[in-house]
Amino acid sequence: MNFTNIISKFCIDADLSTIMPYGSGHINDTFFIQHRSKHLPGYLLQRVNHNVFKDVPSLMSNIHLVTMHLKSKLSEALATDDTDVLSLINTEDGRYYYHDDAGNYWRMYGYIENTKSIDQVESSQQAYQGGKAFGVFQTLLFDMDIDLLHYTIPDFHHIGKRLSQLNEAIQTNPQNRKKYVVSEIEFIMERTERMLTLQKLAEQGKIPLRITHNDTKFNNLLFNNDNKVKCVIDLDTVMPGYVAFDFGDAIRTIINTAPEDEKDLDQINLNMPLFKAFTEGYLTATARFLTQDEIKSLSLAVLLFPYMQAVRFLTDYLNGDVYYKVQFSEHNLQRTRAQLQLLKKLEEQFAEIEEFISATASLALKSDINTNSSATA
Ligand code: ADP
Ligand code: GN1
Ligand code: MG
Repeated sequence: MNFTNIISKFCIDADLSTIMPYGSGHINDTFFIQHRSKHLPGYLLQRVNHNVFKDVPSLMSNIHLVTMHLKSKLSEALATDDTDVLSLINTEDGRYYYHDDAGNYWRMYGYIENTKSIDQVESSQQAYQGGKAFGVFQTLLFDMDIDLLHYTIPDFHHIGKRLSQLNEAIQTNPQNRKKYVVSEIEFIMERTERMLTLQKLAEQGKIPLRITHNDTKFNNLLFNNDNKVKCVIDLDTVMPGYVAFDFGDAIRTIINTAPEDEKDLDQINLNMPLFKAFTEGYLTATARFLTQDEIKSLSLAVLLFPYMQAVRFLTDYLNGDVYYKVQFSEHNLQRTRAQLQLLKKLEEQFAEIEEFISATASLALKSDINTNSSATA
């Protein structure tokens, strides 16, 4: 890879020193570029995965519009001084990406200093702040014109379509791996009816389409050293969606006591305090605009997201690991099993989860009404 040539296409101070692979994302290739004078800001260079994102120019247009909207809102009352927004660096021909001769798409962001992304949540404070950050993110995008945004991956969280893709992989069985996953397929198929509930609410028009992040894995937040969220990152999938998508996918990564790809299934348990803290943070930011049906949809998503993630990992396993980056040949299978185990645990405690979401939403709404009425009194 000729990094010097790629970097030269962007409008930046070119006196850069090291460039190194960065982060633990499953989709794009990320590199950190350090400035020769270490006190000057560095950059984050990414090769956007164009097998996953078929229309990168449209995706980059989404990111540009969304970051512009977020920046304009930051000057308003909702934002805090701690918050930052990703800054795209433009290229010399005035775009936000560089399309190289080999067909790759490159983009660059300003590197946000003194931050970390967290794969495994460590404290209730982090979980609360994470919930609030994703909630504020949805709130800030509430008044953006939804029609400006492209669907960067059509039907990304459409469980019906995801199940069709799995069924196709089972039928074609291109790697002859089906024989290893008979019990996993059975577990998934037993639950299809229940898992379609959220999609049906959407199809019946009971929950509104809003602008959502759609990839709210906890490591898509950058924290500063005070355990506050500095920035919501990984904006490739920001597009029209349902608020429950963001809530469910975040809870999937927070509530699990083990990593997403844990091999030892006995390590997978529920961390209820982290779930509760995230939910409180999220609802503090969003309760004022969520409808009753949206609040109900949140608990459905807590079950749906590990399920959908298992369906996606299993599909990729059967197809021969063509979508997610894998570190070894059974990686997608191990991920599938871990997500199904998490789902089992969530099903056991579902009543408590549902009750907590509903009670917290009522409390958050009441305290919001009190705050507003005392502010206007
Ligand atoms: P992927 O789609 O592959 O997950 P991300 O956009 O999430 O890629 O970036 C991968 C990692 O790079 C993140 O988890 C985070 O640690 C880091 N990162 C991304 N953007 C920035 C930034 N602007 N400043 C600092 N670190 C960043
Ligand atoms: C991918 O890009 P990353 O690693 O944040 C995936 C998510 C999955 C996640 C599972 C565009 O997210 O949907 O939930 O892996 N992103 C895309 O770890 O498919
Ligand atoms: Mg990411």
